[in-house]
Amino acid sequence: MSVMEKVLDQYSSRVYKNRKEHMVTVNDNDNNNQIAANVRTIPGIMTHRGCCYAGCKGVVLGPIKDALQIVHGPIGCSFYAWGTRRHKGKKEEGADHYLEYCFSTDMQESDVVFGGEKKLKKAIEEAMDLFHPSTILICSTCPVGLIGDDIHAVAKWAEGEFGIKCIAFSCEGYKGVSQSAGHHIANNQLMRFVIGEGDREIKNKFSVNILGEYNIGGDGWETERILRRIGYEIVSTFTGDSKIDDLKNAHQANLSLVQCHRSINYIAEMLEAKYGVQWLKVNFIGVKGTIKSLRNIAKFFNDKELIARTEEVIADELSLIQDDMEYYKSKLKGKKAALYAGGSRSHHYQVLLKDLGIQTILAGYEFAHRDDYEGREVLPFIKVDADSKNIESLTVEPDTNKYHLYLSEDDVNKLKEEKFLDYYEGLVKEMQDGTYIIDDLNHYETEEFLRVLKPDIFFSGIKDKFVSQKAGILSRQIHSYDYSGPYAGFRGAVNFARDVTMGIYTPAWSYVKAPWKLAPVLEGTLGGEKAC
Ligand code: CFM
Ligand code: HCA
Repeated sequence: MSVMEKVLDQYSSRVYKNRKEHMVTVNDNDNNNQIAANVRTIPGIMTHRGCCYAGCKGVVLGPIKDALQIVHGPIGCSFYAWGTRRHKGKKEEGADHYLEYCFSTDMQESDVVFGGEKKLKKAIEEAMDLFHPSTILICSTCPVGLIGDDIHAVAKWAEGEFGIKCIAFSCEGYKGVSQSAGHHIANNQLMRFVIGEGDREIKNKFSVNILGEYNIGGDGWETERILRRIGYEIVSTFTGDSKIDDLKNAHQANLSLVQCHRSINYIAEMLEAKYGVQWLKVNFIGVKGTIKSLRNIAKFFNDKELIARTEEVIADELSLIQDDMEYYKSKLKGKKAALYAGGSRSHHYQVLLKDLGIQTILAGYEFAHRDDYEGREVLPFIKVDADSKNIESLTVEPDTNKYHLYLSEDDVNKLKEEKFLDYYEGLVKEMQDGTYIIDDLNHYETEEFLRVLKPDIFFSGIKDKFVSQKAGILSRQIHSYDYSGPYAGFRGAVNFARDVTMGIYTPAWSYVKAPWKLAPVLEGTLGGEKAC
């Protein structure tokens, strides 16, 4: 029986059929590496997913440091989003800074019965009195949608009453099937009410937005440092360490760089459709990923000096980390990893693991869509240049794998040869034949796969970290970086390598005995009866 069959074998037939579609053995399956994704988790299964509110308030809006964010709902939802995600932000002199605060309407039973709008208005009045913010964001949680409080009307009232910007987000937790719906809601409202309002004059022709970079553990700062060194101007970052005023000017940039495609592709595509700001998928995780991204960005701008400067910076940054990377590689080469995160890191981190000689034997996403697994074969834009006259434009239908391609076949082949088209490969292409890809990996499956595959390290979140460690397998949190970071860019790669090496070589693991190492585990069939 294959490893996958062994895990699935414990399920009832209906669950078996459902979960089987969420699992792929790379290039060794009947369904051409297609995987079921972005669908509802079977009730009762211990998923590691979060909710729509987590995706909207926690992920996309949370890092905006100068907007006062009020959660309209019971206090638990607010408490959940209070300092748990490690999006860092620097306090700036004279500017509002609310990252450390937790604002909630603390909805009670009587508000659920009689309506909560009055309480929300009162919360806004109180916030105005105490903090005088220029922007308030309201995020609703489950009960608000169920009782029908009109938070959008309250937002309008607040704008009239106080002359501030107030935007409401109907991101009730139950919407959609995961955090992913919340990303979309946040993206739409930011596009409607924020982006496009600025009129900052940008003189630098190499101006970029960084989309889908939330500055977890300082990743965004490292990426920005490298880009600035080369000569780029960063107009806005969505939304790590960001201010509303910068986000308002995103449409003034010449190019959007998309780090986490899953959470921000909507804004990337809307910016392109509405303002003609083209976008490029990048990955600043991993040394090779960073170099490839920097070269692709320079290629986009197609400027000789910029290309030369890019190479100079790459060479200098490499010279500073090479010895460390070689040392850590000598410690980590040949190790095996399993990776499980939200909607993009399981892909991005394979590049960094490869830099260190670590193979990923299992990877999965909590809430990715099919294109995150299967990839998009082409860039959503092609810059017309003298050599490729037939190239006009390319658009991609959001959330599907359908591409509208206005290129001759010759041009596509040419671009493929130039390696300019393989920008967004998705998880499947990243992984070796015979390795495992699992969508919405649940608690039971995590334990089972770890037990059978025994990776040296399991990159995961807080919910599964200790399950793994109690079984004697090191886990590093790939969401929060366990209080460490940054892991992005050149310097980040060294931090990551150091943390993983420390984790693997700590003597602690010799004191932990996995249950299966203490009790004999016999698996097989005896006289037709299953015995284990
Ligand atoms: Fe994008 Fe993210 Fe991720 Fe994500 Fe997240 Fe996160 Fe993540 Mo946690 S935006 S999809 S919803 S890279 S919070 S910074 S680590 S699950 S893989
Ligand atoms: C979220 C946020 C989260 C949780 C991480 C974890 C994050 O999904 O609501 O489970 O450890 O990165 O902080 O993904």
